[in-house]
Amino acid sequence: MNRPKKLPLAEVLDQLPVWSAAPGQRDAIVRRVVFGDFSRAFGFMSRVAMQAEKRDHHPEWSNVYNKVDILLTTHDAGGVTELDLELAKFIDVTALQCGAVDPPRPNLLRGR
Ligand code: H2B
Repeated sequence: MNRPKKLPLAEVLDQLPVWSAAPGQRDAIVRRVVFGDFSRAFGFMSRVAMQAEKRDHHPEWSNVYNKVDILLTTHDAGGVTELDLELAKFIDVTALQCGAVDPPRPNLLRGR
């Protein structure tokens, strides 16, 4: 495989509205996906896991009940590459297909 090239974080985030820069010093992107229950969360993780294995590109992630926290970076490159961008897009589509719920938006909760 050709060595994937590091992409500027801002350029990647422009294409991924629900992802953010990882907190701290790591060149990585993160998002949280929330589901109605554990079963949906784990179904989502199974699909992403199979895709990750197929691509030989794997998320760093954790799950607590209905929430999945995901961090993507390319260890070999020491930063975010096309591999992360493409996996993030797959994750976003799969999250919707698996019934991810929208996180509460702070502006809707203000003043209640
Ligand atoms: N996943 C991620 N996210 N980054 C990598 O650099 C990476 C990977 N490298 N999965 C692959 C596997 C490689 O390290 C191993 C040796 O196959």
